[in-house]
Amino acid sequence: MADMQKISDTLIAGKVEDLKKLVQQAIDEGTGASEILNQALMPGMDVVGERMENGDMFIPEVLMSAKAMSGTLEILKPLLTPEESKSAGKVIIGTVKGDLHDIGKNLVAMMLESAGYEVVNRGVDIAPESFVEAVKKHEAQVVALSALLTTTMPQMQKTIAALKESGLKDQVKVIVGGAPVTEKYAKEIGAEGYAPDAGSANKLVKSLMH
Ligand code: B12
Repeated sequence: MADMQKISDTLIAGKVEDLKKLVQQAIDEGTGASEILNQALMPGMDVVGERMENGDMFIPEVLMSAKAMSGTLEILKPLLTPEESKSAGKVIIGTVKGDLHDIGKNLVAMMLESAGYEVVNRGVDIAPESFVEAVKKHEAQVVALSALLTTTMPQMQKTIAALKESGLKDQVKVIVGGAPVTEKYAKEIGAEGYAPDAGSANKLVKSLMH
């Protein structure tokens, strides 16, 4: 029987290679891919999210855990049945027009991917029209906007306006984040959600998907 706790702990510790070995070993011993995912990896990422929210884990550590998770997903994906590997939902993410900061946005994207969402990462300096186009193309349920500059925050509102104009706003929920963004600002511009960090972004998306 595979040691699920050990797999979980190794993920939380961000030991990429050790985790891959443990997961491969568990598979070789006959443990199901979905069992490893649901009993060891997902609960492990939940712990990472909580620790990040509480300030008990910092960005570089969270990045290592997210990387470790992505590494094992590559091993597990081909072993999951289509039903098991079905995405929990689709999220378009990008940094708004005029803004080139992407470290936090990529961290949010990685955490969402680890939680089973299909994430379309559009990159940086994304104009409102490009977000609209992406929502249309990918039929996403959530659009996640990142801004790190007070001067680019208004682009979030412009993106929401563009989604409304194109008639897509009823189909998607918009969430916003980035260091200068606040819950209050999110409400003011009509976004459905705000999260202060990548750990709570996962919870936020989960709550909006239902
Ligand atoms: C790294 C950095 C850069 C790098 C960016 C590299 C890159 N690839 O991202 C470079 C050097 C390119 C850069 C450039 C500039 N920068 Co700069 N930069 C920073 C710095 C030091 C760190 C940002 C960062 O990565 N933080 C770490 C990540 C993990 O945190 P985060 O981004 O906040 O993300 C977390 C949360 O906010 C949240 N989150 C983020 N996005 C989203 C999205 C959603 C949907 C959700 C739910 C959550 C969420 O989750 C993340 C993870 O927990 C900050 C200072 C700071 N301490 O924030 C300045 C800072 C943001 N930069 C600043 C400035 C002024 C600039 C420049 C204008 C400087 C210049 N004169 O050229 C340019 C602008 C370039 C541009 N057009 O974008 C100012 C902004 C001031 C302001 N309030 O407007 C800051 C605050 C520095 C300062 N104190 O003056 N910068």
